[in-house]
Amino acid sequence: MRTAHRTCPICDAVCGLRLTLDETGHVTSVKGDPDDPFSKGYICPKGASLGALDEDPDRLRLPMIREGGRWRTVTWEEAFQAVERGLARVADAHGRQALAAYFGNPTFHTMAGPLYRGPLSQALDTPNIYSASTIDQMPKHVACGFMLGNPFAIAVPDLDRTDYLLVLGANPAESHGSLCAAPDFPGRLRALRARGGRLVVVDPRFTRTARLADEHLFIRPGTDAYLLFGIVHTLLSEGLVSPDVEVGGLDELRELGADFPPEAVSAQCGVPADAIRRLARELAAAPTAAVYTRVGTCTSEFGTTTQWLVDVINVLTGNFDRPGGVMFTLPATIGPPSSGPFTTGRWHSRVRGLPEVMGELPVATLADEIETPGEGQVRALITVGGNLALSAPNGPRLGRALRELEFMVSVDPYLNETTRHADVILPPPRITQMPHYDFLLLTVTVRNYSRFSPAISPLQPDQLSEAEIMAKLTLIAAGKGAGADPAALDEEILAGLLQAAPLLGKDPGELRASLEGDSGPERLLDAMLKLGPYGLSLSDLLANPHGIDLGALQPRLAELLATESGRVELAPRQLTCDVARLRARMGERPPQTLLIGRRQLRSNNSWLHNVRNLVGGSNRCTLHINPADVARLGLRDRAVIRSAAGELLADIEATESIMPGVVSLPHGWGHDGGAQRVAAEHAGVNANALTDEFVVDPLSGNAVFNAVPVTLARWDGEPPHAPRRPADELDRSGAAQPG
Ligand SMILES: Nc1nc2c(c(=O)[nH]1)N[C@H]1C(S)=C(S)[C@@H](COP(=O)(O)OP(=O)(O)OC[C@H]3O[C@@H](n4cnc5c(=O)[nH]c(N)nc54)[C@H](O)[C@@H]3O)O[C@H]1N2
Ligand SMILES: Nc1nc2c(c(=O)[nH]1)N[C@H]1C(S)=C(S)[C@@H](COP(=O)(O)OP(=O)(O)OC[C@H]3O[C@@H](n4cnc5c(=O)[nH]c(N)nc54)[C@H](O)[C@@H]3O)O[C@H]1N2
Ligand code: SF4
Ligand SMILES: [Mo]
Repeated sequence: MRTAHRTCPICDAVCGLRLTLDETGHVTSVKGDPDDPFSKGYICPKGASLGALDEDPDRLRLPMIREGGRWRTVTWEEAFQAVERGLARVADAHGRQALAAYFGNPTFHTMAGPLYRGPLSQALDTPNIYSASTIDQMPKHVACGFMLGNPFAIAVPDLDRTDYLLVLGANPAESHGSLCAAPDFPGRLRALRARGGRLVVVDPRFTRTARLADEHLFIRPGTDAYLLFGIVHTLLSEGLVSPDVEVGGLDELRELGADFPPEAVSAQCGVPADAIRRLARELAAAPTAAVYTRVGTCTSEFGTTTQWLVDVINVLTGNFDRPGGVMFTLPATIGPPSSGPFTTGRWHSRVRGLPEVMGELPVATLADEIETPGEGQVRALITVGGNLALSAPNGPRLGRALRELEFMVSVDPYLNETTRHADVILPPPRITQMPHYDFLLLTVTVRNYSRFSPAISPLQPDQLSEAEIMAKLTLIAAGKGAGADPAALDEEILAGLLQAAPLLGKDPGELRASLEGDSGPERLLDAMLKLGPYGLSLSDLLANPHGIDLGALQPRLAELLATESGRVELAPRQLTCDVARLRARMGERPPQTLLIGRRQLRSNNSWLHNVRNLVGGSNRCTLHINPADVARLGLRDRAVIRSAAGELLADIEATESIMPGVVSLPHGWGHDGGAQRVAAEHAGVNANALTDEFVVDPLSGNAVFNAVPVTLARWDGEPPHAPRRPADELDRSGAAQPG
């Protein structure tokens, strides 16, 4: 028996875990690490299932090539040669624009993702780069990009010190937080109230987070921008404004806000006018206060406007970059170099003309790019850690489009609804076989903190690390061939990093000579730590296996602010230009029923449903609906749900926790075509069969998953199609035993 410590890589909460393993490397228990100074022993049911997830017998162990409907296990050499041939065939015949890549959510949670995603995208040299950002948080980057000049300057609520927290469109008691890394988020919310603070939640559902709150307000989905403008209007008209950072655009903001008095916006969002005024006054009067919002408002039609107004309120009430308000983390590793003024639209998508944002095009238009003939049509796709058929708007259409590709390669541990369309699957090793450092999540922690987790079990001779897989793909895309050595790429990345050394008063040669680590990524981490603000090193982190607390957040806006004016811009025209659309919608009659999503405690997007103790019970794919709507529509156990994009048959679950006129389906279900045996038994339906890829937030191109107009009809018959069995034949000889 031995004990190992590591950070949980599943969600954004970065909890420290304590694993017990037997002599074969089998995980016998997973507990919270009580000695982690940040998570202090907290663990959720997903973290506790890390062993089962790690040892899932359906995880792929070796690369596979699809020949028609059959999968064959191959050597890595054979797999990379097939990738080289596949990509070259497409690029030679159709040019490099015919190549595309999608980087999914887990690439934000591995070491390899942040390190190699940029180089791989560059090597592909195509406008067609896509990522989970445009089905998640792109509106936040755009809002920060134009307000602060820096799309990575994302302020987090100072959870442990604030006196007042307003949460809109986030359910951290169930999601454990996002763009705000805070282990035991629910405990931190309880502590806020225990110290006399106030928590207010605005959500179309009475969520688990709402249960922890002093006050919950229902809001009509998709209308948060109105509510927030009502708050801005009140702050400005009642003279409750006390920004303590230098701001520009106050007059423009006042002018824009004039059209959104509480009475007018109340009719739109369903929050009473007095409540809007009271929220504004409370936010202004509280000794410290923070407004926090996430997926519920990011993935909506006014996603960017909403993110912008949230920080406008944080600034106007004097809570920006200030203890107890919203603040910026100071991570232990150096960040990306700043790259000129923030702009969007440096190129546009071919079919729908949607603007590039942060070097990417919107996932919402990937199917168009694959299906529409003509020069620049996407014909080859690399996916890394993504399950687009379930997670993209109108996922089923995208799933069908994947079949039209001439070549597809997926870096993924599972044969699932998306990777089944690949020609080659390259599986990363098990979680416990990978070293772990959260390059991205540690930039949004609510305390400054750092922790490195070395691999617990060694790679077997027939396995490659995810870093080596991504480095190989990069070298292939760069034309260096399937045989090129991944170490060559690490050298290139290191050389780029070391360029920053002289500016930081360090000697590049000495730094290079001092680097430690068992692998390329570890050496790169060591360099990034040594160049970082605390002067830490990999060996410091190894000597502190429970993590290092680097203190409470400190004001640091001045270092991050990169606007031309040197001020926080409250009304940049690149953001205010969408206000006319918001104004024009005022007074429009909303559709009778709106669909929203929800996250479930024991899920994580699409990929945890193959772990038996995480599915079943409360973790079922059901349509939440208010009993009044059940009665009004005469529904029974199941309902047919229709939208502009498609239709579904779902089990209904009547609950007072959702407001009348709103229904909710969780996403990530609809497991009907992979080789995940447990998930297939708990298939559920694909919520993204209903979401409409043609509706996006125009400023960011982000997909819209909330406030989707739907109609409901009673269903008494049999399911329209019997649940399908895993479709593709899988040669399990190579896939069945985990490494
Ligand atoms: N258990 C679990 N944890 C997860 C995940 C998971 O799938 N399961 N996924 C991870 C990922 S990828 C992310 S990005 C984060 C997301 O973390 P959160 O943003 O906290 O995600 P949700 O739980 O979906 O919360 C969104 C809330 O918005 C509400 N909502 C919907 N529409 C509207 C609206 O128009 N206005 C308002 N005000 N509210 C609205 C929904 O009812 C829901 O309660 O969670 C991460 N953690
Ligand atoms: N309707 C609706 N749709 C949504 C959302 C919503 O709220 N509502 N939320 C959106 C959000 S916030 C997100 S982030 C996206 C997520 O959508 P995606 O980016 O598609 O991510 P997942 O669905 O989590 O799929 C993860 C994939 O990565 C694989 N994987 C797991 N671990 C690893 C690993 O270590 N390495 C690699 N290479 N692969 C791995 C899994 O097998 C799976 O295929 O979904 C979005 N879709
Ligand atoms: S809250 Fe997130 S990080 Fe913490 S144990 Fe659960 S899944 Fe892992
Ligand atoms: Mo996400």
